Amino acid sequence: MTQAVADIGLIGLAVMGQNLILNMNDNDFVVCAYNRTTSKVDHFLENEAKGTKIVGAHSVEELCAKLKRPRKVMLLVKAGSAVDNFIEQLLPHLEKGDIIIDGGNSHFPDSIRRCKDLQEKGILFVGSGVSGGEEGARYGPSLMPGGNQEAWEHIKPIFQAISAKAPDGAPCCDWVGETGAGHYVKMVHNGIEYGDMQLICEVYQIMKEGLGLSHDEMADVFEEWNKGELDSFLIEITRDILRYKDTDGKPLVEKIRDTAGQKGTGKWTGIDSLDRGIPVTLIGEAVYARCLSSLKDERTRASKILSGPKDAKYNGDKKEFLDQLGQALYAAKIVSYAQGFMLMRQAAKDYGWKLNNAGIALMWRGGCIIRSAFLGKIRDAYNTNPELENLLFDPFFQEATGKAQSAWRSVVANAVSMGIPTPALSTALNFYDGLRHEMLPANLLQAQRDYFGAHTYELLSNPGHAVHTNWTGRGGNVSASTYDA
Ligand code: NBP
Repeated sequence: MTQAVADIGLIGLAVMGQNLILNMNDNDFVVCAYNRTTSKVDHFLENEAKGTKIVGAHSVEELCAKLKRPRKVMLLVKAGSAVDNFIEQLLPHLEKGDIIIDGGNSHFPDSIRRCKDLQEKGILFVGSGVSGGEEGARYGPSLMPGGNQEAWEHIKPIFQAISAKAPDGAPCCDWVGETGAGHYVKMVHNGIEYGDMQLICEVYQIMKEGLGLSHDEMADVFEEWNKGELDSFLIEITRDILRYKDTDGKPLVEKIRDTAGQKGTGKWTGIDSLDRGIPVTLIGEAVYARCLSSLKDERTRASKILSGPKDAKYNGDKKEFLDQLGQALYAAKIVSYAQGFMLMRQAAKDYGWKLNNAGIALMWRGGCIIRSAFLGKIRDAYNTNPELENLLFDPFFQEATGKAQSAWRSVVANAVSMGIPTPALSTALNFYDGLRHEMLPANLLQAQRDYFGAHTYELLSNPGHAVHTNWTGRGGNVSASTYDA
């Protein structure tokens, strides 16, 4: 009879799976490895896993037989039907209380469905965001597990051991919330990554076109920023990219075609924010900026015929402007995270999740692309007040945006005058100004809707009560119930 020797089974021996197995092995867990194409199991055992405690299986049945109870099986396969196929294959060999973890980039509605279906069968499902790519998987990823909470006590020792650690030693992994919460939070994480990258790119374009800085000068600015409140992985790699010279001594970055790719998780976040009615404008702009970048041929034609301002250079004190630029970047980044947390708050309401906001900030603190010192401040904000309505209401962030706002306005205004696009920096400022306005012009908008479509409006003095006005004296007094605008 096959002996149950392994602490966890892992299916999917591509880059993520192999590296996570080796990471688990380093942390003294015995892993059983399996892959659809079983020759990869043998290859892995004979090469990367040689001399380790890792064992292999050549069938799902053998894999399950080798697992200690409750069985824990983690999938790191292509998201979509491959996950459902493996769940189907696993079910006959699992028993009540066993755990299936999906660590792929699954879309959260699939995780909600899988969690519910498996719960009915007595199997505990966890959908876990895994971030940090190949290196993260090998030496410490950011892990965002959510699903059936009964599973957490069983997987926690493994997950927290293999995860990245924040500078204070805290594991970048905690329980996120119920059903699809883990994959939802991973999706928002990816959206925020889009936003952070776009902000940095806008700042780079201003430095290059508006200030005329050399690549080494730009790298110096990023190096300086990385020592302060902007300290983050993306600022650090931007510094290195700007310094990097091609074999001819010229900056390699300028030779790269300016059309951005995307795999879809930023788009998922944007679509989800529209569905939920939450203004996650910065991530939306970041996705659209990638779309616009990909219209290279159209832009090339436009560049020859559409005019811009005559003077596209900044003529003031460059040092002072660079300081303002850093402040604008910081403030816009705060807005982006505030928007991301607003979206997660709404999703939590919609699905009945109790999201661990401070834990989420900590999970992103290390191991992933958006890791930054600033996430420690977000964790503090939610630790101090777990019910915080909006990140911008936290005294630290309120003060930080208040202090930066005049520099931020100056940067956006100058960029507009110079004709340099700053969709993310400006949308963040617009959101900030919109949020701090008790009165927005939606009163006029409601009047327009009522004028042309009898959609009714409410009076400030009597909210909750629909009123219709016969604006022209020609219309009737009946209000619309089906015509949408
Ligand atoms: P891939 O996304 O390239 O997937 C390869 C694995 O999926 C192999 O084990 C392959 O088996 C299996 N697979 C495929 Br493809 N189609 C299958 C099917 N129809 N049925 C069963 N198995 C199938 O691997 P990865 O880059 O290691 O990523 C694994 C998961 O982690 C993905 O969901 C990915 O989105 C996510 N992720 C990746 C990264 C990253 O940086 N790469 C980061 C974070 C998350 P085979 O060997 O038999 O073809």
